[in-house]
Amino acid sequence: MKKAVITGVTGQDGSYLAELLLSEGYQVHGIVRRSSTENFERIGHLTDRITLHQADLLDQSSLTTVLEEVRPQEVYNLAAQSFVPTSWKQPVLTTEFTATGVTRLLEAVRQVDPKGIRVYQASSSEMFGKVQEVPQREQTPFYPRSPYGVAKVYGHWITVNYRESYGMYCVSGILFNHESERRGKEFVTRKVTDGVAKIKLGLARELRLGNLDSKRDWGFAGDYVRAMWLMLQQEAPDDYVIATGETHSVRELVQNAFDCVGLDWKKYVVEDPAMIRPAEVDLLIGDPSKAMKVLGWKPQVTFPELVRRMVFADLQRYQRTVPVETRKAA
Ligand code: NDP
Ligand code: GDR
Repeated sequence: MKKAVITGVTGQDGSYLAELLLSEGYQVHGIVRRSSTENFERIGHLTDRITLHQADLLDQSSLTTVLEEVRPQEVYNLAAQSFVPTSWKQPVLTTEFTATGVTRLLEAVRQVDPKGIRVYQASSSEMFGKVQEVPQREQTPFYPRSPYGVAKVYGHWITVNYRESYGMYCVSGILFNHESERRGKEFVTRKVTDGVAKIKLGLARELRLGNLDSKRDWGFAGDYVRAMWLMLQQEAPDDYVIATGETHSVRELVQNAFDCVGLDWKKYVVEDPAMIRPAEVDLLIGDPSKAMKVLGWKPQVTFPELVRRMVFADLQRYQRTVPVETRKAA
């Protein structure tokens, strides 16, 4: 039985990846950081089938200890401070988790079993930032626009460097935005679908957003974790862009989401200048042709399907948890 370790298992992608690996017959081990209350909302349904280990990307020896204990064949490094606006407020912490944390994990792998463990690094389209080419592909130069993006560029190159320096099987997956009903509520897709559900049920009157003009290539997280896994099943390690090849503005996202419940978004959305970022990534659109050709990967869920699925998941959640008498349907 193959064994895999996932850092960031409590996050959106960690939960989908754990499900996928279990379905592929893996023994799955997840790394969680210590906190005073458990944060297993996304993996509650899996805790009897996966093994959790306390460790932290900030603590080198804790990572080495987990790898010594488990002796996995595959390690997926999904842990990061992943919210872009926070990276301006906590730039040093973001660097420690998202950049230097990658080196700590790679060093742990190098010490424990450099030839036997394959490593996936969760790189990001935020590395393209102020895009130097449209669409963005593996060779497109990076121009990050946030401390988060800068940290991810470091994570990408240190991964490539360990591959080239030590002959380790390390890959960097350059994933464009991917979403789901498990997405954190601060990210724009989930903020919008959660807001639409609340407005529809009379639990909120407005939705405050930042830049409606920025454009993203949004896919479904469940499709993207399959690409991560495929990257570690190849004969030779390589880096891949994972995207849908389509781009949509935040405005289109908002319109699609309000359309799902038959409401006019213009009556509810307030543009709030306080939410504009110090430096924006205006346009992202990826070219996934290498992944399609080499990995045989293809996204399954379209943009309208994704938005619909998220809106209805949020509606159902509020319908389940909020008493009818507190709701005043819009
Ligand atoms: P989430 O923010 O949902 O999850 C991040 C995870 O990292 C959480 O499990 C969190 O744990 C964990 N974590 C944070 N800091 C530490 C630490 N110091 N030690 C151990 N664990 C830590 O992210 P996603 O699932 O959306 O993304 C997964 C990865 O992919 C991230 O690296 C992200 O930057 C990257 N990425 C994401 C994209 C997307 O669109 N979703 C696109 C491209 C890249 P806790 O629960 O304790 O907070
Ligand atoms: P992003 O995702 O920064 O692309 O990073 P996010 O959903 O936060 O923003 C996308 C775009 O929407 C605009 N926007 C808003 N964003 C948020 N969060 N809240 C708002 O109210 C709002 N209004 C407009 C933003 O300005 C931006 O242009 C995500 C994260 O998952 C990263 O970890 C990952 O690496 C990248 O995707 C690929």
